[in-house]
Amino acid sequence: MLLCRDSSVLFLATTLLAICHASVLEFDYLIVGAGPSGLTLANRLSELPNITVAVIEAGGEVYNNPNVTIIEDFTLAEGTSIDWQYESTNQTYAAGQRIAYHSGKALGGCSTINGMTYIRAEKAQIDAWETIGNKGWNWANLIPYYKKSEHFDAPTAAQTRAGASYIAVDHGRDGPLKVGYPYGLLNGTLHEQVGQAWGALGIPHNSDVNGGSVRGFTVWQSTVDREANVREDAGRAYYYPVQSRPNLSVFLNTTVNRIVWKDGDEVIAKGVEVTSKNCSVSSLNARKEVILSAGSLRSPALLELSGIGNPAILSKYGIPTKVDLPGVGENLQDQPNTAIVLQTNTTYNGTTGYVAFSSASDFFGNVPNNSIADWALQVSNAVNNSVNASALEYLFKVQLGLISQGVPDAETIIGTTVEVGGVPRAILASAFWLLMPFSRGNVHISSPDPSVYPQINPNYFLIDFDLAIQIAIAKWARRFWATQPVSAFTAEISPGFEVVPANATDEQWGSWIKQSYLGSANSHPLGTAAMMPKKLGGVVDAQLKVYGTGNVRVVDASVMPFQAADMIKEEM
Ligand SMILES: Cc1cc2nc3c(=O)[nH]c(=O)nc-3n(C[C@H](O)[C@H](O)[C@H](O)COP(=O)(O)OP(=O)(O)OC[C@H]3O[C@@H](n4cnc5c(N)ncnc54)[C@H](O)[C@@H]3O)c2cc1C
Ligand SMILES: *[C@@H]1O[C@H](CO)[C@@H](O)[C@H](O)[C@H]1NC(C)=O
Ligand SMILES: *[C@@H]1O[C@H](CO)[C@@H](O)[C@H](O)[C@H]1NC(C)=O
Ligand SMILES: *[C@@H]1O[C@H](CO)[C@@H](O)[C@H](O)[C@H]1NC(C)=O
Ligand SMILES: *[C@@H]1O[C@H](CO)[C@@H](O)[C@H](O)[C@H]1NC(C)=O
Ligand SMILES: *[C@@H]1O[C@H](CO)[C@@H](O)[C@H](O)[C@H]1NC(C)=O
Ligand SMILES: *[C@@H]1O[C@H](CO)[C@@H](O)[C@H](O)[C@H]1NC(C)=O
Ligand SMILES: *[C@@H]1O[C@H](CO)[C@@H](O)[C@H](O)[C@H]1NC(C)=O
Ligand SMILES: *[C@@H]1O[C@H](CO)[C@@H](O)[C@H](O)[C@H]1NC(C)=O
Ligand SMILES: *[C@@H]1O[C@H](CO)[C@@H](O)[C@H](O)[C@H]1NC(C)=O
Ligand SMILES: *[C@@H]1O[C@H](CO)[C@@H](O)[C@H](O)[C@H]1NC(C)=O
Ligand SMILES: *[C@@H]1O[C@H](CO)[C@@H](O)[C@H](O)[C@H]1NC(C)=O
Ligand SMILES: CC(=O)N[C@H]1CO[C@H](CO)[C@@H](O)[C@@H]1O
Repeated sequence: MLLCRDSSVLFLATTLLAICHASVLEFDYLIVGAGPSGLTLANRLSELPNITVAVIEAGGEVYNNPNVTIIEDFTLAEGTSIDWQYESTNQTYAAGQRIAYHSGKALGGCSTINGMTYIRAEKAQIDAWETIGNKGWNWANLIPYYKKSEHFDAPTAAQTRAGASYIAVDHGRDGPLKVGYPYGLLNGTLHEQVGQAWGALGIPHNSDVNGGSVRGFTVWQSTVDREANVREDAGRAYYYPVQSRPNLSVFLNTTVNRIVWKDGDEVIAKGVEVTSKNCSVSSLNARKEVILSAGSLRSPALLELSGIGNPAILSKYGIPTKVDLPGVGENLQDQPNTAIVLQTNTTYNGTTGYVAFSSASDFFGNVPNNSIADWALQVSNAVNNSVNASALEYLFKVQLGLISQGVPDAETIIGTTVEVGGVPRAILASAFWLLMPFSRGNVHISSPDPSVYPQINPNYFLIDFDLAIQIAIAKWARRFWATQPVSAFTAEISPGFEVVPANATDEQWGSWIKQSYLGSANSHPLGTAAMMPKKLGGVVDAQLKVYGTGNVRVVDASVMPFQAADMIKEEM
C-alpha cells in the first residue's frame, strides 16, 4: 500500500475504503504525525526489509503548494488550511493577551511553514541533556547523526560574496536533507555593514554556527533545495524519495484520536483510533509500537486522551488513568519575540538571513545566581505543583550554568521585507528573543473530545528575569542600529522614540515588550513530553519510551530523530 503523489485518487479509493469498511489494518510501527520527526523515523525504519510502517497525518500533501515552496516569504501559509492556527491562553504575566501559535498541518509538519533556518544548538546545550540523566545524549554522539542527515551544498563564489560561509568539517554531503544558501540571497554590501556594526559591539563574525559554538554574527544556512529553488521540507527530504517502498504507508487527512490499549494489567498499545476526513471513526493496529510524533503541542494531548498524565487533569474529563504521569504536558517553554522596524533609503530585493547570537555577558550585567529557588517555587505554583520545585531548581541550576558560561542567550535576526513578485520595500527589521527562558507553562487537553484544541499556556514572563533579559536584548538591538555603519542609513519607525524614548526606563521597555511581542509566538514550543528522569518530571526515558508503558514512544521536537530511529532498530 503506497501513496503516490500523482495518484492520490487511486490511493483514496483503495486505502480509505480499507480503513473505513474492511478489516482493521495492521503494521509493525504506527507513527502519529508526518512532521520532520515522524518522517525521519518512517524513512529509517522502513529501510528494514521485514518491517512495515504506517504514518498517520492530519493534513494533506503540499508538494506543489507555492505558499510552502517559495523561499522568499515563509509566512505565506500562516492562517491557511495548512496552519493549525492555535492560540495561547490569556498570558497572565504578559498583559493578559493571547498570541497566535502557527503550526504546520501537512505532510512535512512545521517544516512546511517554518523559517528554514538550519542552526544547531551549542555543544554545551546538547551535553546538558546527558547531564540531567539521559545517557548517551551528548554532542559527540549526536553530531554524526546531524552530518549523516545532511546534504550540504557549498556556497557558490557569488553566494560567498553575498556573505555565505561555512566550515566543511561541520557538514555532511550524502544525507537526504538539502541544506545551503538560496540563489535569492541578497547581493551587495548590507551583510558587511551589519557585520561591522556587530563587530563594533564586540560580536565577532562566526564562519559556521553549526560546529557547536554559536556566538557571533553569521549569514545562516537554510533548509532549501538550491537547484530546484524550493523549500526543502521534511516530505521532500525524507518521504518522496522513498515513497515507493512497499512497506511504507502514509494515511493523509487522518487524525489520531487516542491510543487503543490491549486488555490486561500491562500498559501495551494495540493501535490507534482515527478519524479520517471522509468517514467515521476507525482504527489501525500496531504489532510492535505506537510512536507519537505529533509535535510539542499535540503529543502530550494524545497521551492525556489515552489516559496517560496527571490524574487530576484526566479525571476532570472523565478519562480513566492508565499511567499516573504528572509531567505530561508540563515544562512548556517558548521564546517571546519582539521586533524593531527601520526605514532605509535603499531597497533590498533578496533574502538576508543575518543573525547574531550574543551571550548574557555581552548585553547584560551579572546574571543573578541566588534566585533560582524562588523561580522554581513560582513556576511550580503556577502549574499547580504538577512539577515539583526541587526538580525545577535542579534544572534551573543546569540552565543558569549554561548562561553563565557564555552559551548565547539572545538571538537577533535581521530581515528585509521582501515582497514576492512585487516591489521591494525600503524597510529593515530586527526580531529578537531570549533563548533560554526560565518561565515554564503547559499544554493540556480542555475536553475529552479529541477534535477540541488543547490549551496552550507558555506563561511568558512568569519569571521576572526573562523580562529583564528581553529588555536588555531590546536595548541591545536599538544600540546596534545606532552603531556605524548601519546608523548612517536607517531610521527607527517602530516602536519609535515617541513610544519608547531614548531615555526609556526598564519599566517603559517592559511595558512595550509585553504589549507588542504578541503578534505571534516564536512557535518554538518544546519540553512537553520531556526526556528526563521521572523524578524530574520526565515523560520519556533516554530511549524515548513513555514511562509506565510497554510499547509507546514520543519522538518529536525535543529529541534527535536519527538517533531515535537507530535506538529503536537496536532494540529490535
Ligand atoms: C512559524 C514557525 C517557524 C519556525 N522556524 C523555524 C526555523 O526557522 N528553524 C527551525 O529549525 N525550526 C523552526 N521552527 C520549528 C520547527 O519547525 C519545529 O521544531 C519542527 O517542525 C518540529 O517537528 P516535529 O516533528 O516535532 O513536529 P511538527 O513539525 O509539528 O509535526 C507534527 C505533525 O503531526 C501532525 N499531527 C498533530 N496532531 C495529529 C493527530 N492527532 N493526528 C495526526 N497527525 C497529527 C501535524 O499535522 C504535523 O504535521 C518553526 C516553527 C514554526 C511553527
Ligand atoms: C526482522 O528480522 C530480524 C532479524 O533479521 C529479527 O530480529 C526481527 O525480529 C524481525 N522483525 C520482524 C518484525 O519480523
Ligand atoms: C486531503 O485533503 C485535501 C484538502 O481537502 C485534499 O485536497 C486532498 O486531496 C486530500 N488528500 C487525500 C490523500 O485524501
Ligand atoms: C496561499 O496562501 C494564500 C494566503 O496567503 C491563500 O489565499 C491561498 O489559498 C493559499 N494557497 C494554497 C494552495 O493553499
Ligand atoms: C481573556 O481575555 C479576554 C480579553 O482580552 C477576555 O474577554 C476573556 O474573558 C479572557 N479569558 C479568560 C479565560 O480569562
Ligand atoms: C546575486 O548575484 C548572482 C551572481 O551575480 C546572481 O546570480 C543572483 O541572482 C543575484 N541575487 C539576487 C538576489 O539578485
Ligand atoms: C473524500 O476526500 C476527498 C479529498 O479530500 C474529496 O475530494 C471527496 O469529496 C471526499 N469524499 C467524501 C464522501 O467526503
Ligand atoms: C525582485 O526579485 C525577484 C526574484 O528574486 C524578481 O522576480 C523581481 O523582478 C525583483 N524585483 C525588483 C524590483 O527588482
Ligand atoms: C554568584 O555570583 C557572584 C557574583 O556575580 C559570584 O561572586 C559568586 O561566586 C556566584 N556564586 C556561585 C555559586 O556561582
Ligand atoms: C490542582 O491539583 C490538585 C491536587 O492534585 C487537584 O485537586 C486540583 O483539581 C488541581 N487544580 C487544577 C486547577 O487543576
Ligand atoms: C542614505 O544613506 C546614505 C548612507 O548609506 C547617506 O549618506 C544618505 O545621507 C542617506 N540619504 C537619505 C536621503 O537619507
Ligand atoms: C526623558 O527625557 C524627557 C525629555 O527630555 C524627560 O521629560 C523625561 O523625564 C526623561 N525620562 C527619564 C526617565 O529620565
Ligand atoms: C516487507 C517489505 O516490503 N520489505 C521491504 C521494505 O522496504 C525495503 C527498502 O525498499 C525493502 O528492501 C524491503 O524488501
